[in-house]
Amino acid sequence: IVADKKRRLPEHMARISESQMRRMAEETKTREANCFYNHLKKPGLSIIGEFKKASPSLGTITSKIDLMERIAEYNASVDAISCLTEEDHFHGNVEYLKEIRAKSQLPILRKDFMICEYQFYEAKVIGADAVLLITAILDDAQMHDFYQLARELELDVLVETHDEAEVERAMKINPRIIGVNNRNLKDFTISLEHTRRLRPYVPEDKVFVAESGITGDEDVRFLRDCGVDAFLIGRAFMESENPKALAQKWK
Ligand code: IGP
Repeated sequence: IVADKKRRLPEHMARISESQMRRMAEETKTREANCFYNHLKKPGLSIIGEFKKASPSLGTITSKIDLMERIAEYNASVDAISCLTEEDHFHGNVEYLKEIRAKSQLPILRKDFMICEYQFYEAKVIGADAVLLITAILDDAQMHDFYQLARELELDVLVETHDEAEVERAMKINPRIIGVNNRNLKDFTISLEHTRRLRPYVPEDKVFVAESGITGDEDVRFLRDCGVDAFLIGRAFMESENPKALAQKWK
């Protein structure tokens, strides 16, 4: 294309288009290097720190959270940030995600129940780098279509599972990031055993994420031994006076 344009365009324009293209290629490379997947895939354990004020299972977590402080602490200690934007059940807000985007270079996961196309475009516009697909609430066709849409928008996708059947369904869309939610969404019980049991079903080239219920040193040790690539931690960080120290200890 460059060669062809050069022939037809005046010389100064051909130069511009060539340098523009080089810049675009550079930008694409940088974007890919900074994407959610690459931030989690590096050697060693990666941590996703969540910003969540409340949830149906936990109720209000804490009312006196300073978002700016949290962002600064996460910037200094975790590999990616997860943000709830749903207002009714999680007391989230799209403004929180925008604020995080403005103050952080880290990739951001919009951690909401994605159920319609609009949410994907909105996620992109407010500055998210990744979205969540929950296998339990989507059928195979939705999983496929939403995954394609997300990738077209250059959004990464964390595909959440909870049992063997869901991992099998999730694998049909061949996602590069798979998570196991240790919390049962029907009765809210938590067991890290889900991560241990499902680990062998997820190929090594995927990023394997343990989600929910991680609160202490013993949990982290257990999951490390299971061979996870990353943890997603919400409550323990939100309730902590010093999430940065916790994250640094658990890496
Ligand atoms: C974080 P916890 O137990 O550390 O606060 O969990 C995260 O895994 C949890 O918020 C979550 C979630 C979800 C929230 C997991 N899957 C789906 C909303 C939607």
